[in-house]
Amino acid sequence: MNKDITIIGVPLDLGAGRRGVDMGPSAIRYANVKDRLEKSGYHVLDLGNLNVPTPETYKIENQKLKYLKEVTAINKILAEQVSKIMQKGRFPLVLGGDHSIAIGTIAGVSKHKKNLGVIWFDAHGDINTPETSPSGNIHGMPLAVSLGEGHPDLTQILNFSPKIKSENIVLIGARDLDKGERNFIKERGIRVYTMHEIDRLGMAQVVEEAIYYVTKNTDGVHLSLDLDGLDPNDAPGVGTPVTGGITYREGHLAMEMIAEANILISAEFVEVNPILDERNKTAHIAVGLMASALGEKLL
Ligand code: B3U
Ligand code: MN
Ligand code: MN
Repeated sequence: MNKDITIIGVPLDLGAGRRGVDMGPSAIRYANVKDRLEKSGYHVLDLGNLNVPTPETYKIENQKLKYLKEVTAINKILAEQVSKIMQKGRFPLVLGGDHSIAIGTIAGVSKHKKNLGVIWFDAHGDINTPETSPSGNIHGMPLAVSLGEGHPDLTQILNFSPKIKSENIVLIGARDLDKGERNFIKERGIRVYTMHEIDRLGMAQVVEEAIYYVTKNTDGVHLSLDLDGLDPNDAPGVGTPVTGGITYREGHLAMEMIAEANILISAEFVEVNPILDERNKTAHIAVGLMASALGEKLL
């Protein structure tokens, strides 16, 4: 495992429907992310936050792609930064921010990988296009964009598309999929473990299968973890909570199995919303999950 981590915060909420996740990176730092990872033997360099515009100072121009210009600009910068981190042989750890930042993270990582695998934990599919999105919020679109579908300003970040292939990605924890997303998933044959499969098979089997699947034809795996994949009882401080999610225990088991498999080359943790949180609980959970995913030992 790469022992050199570079943290980058993206306090963006323009891709989401409400304020709050812009404070995610601060909350996660307040939960001692750097110390926690250093205890596991990592060298951690924190580059701070990208400079992100405030929604109140901008107008929504297109209801189907809210804040397209601003979200594109920030993801371009993020993609370049992540690419530089990869070039230096370090492990990029991106702190969100809303999930639209996966567009930039995945662009930056996949520039260095022919066949990037992605494990995507989320209550949602995040695989809408402007045509299928019920909200026009870009945080519901990053997987589609990374697969080459959506507005060209977004798909063409770093001047190549698609960033990833349908057969190299797996979604875990889905329980709120829009109709257009279900069609997209079926048409492309994308591997999804909904809460049904997690209940039925158990998290251990789901993650075992998922790891096998995303490592079959890939040259590295990116972990994109939306805290709303977890149950709101455990992680209440998220942008859009959905009941019936992954428990704290299941989440840690999944992360520990991913660490054991030693497959990650990059990760992002997104949608922490301190406004809706209880005493920074969700940011603490995010940091715990990061530590587990990066191999923190219980014994
Ligand atoms: N699928 C809905 C809701 C949603 C997606 N991602 C989040 N919420 N966090 C949409 O707006 O695309
Ligand atoms: Mn998401
Ligand atoms: Mn989500």
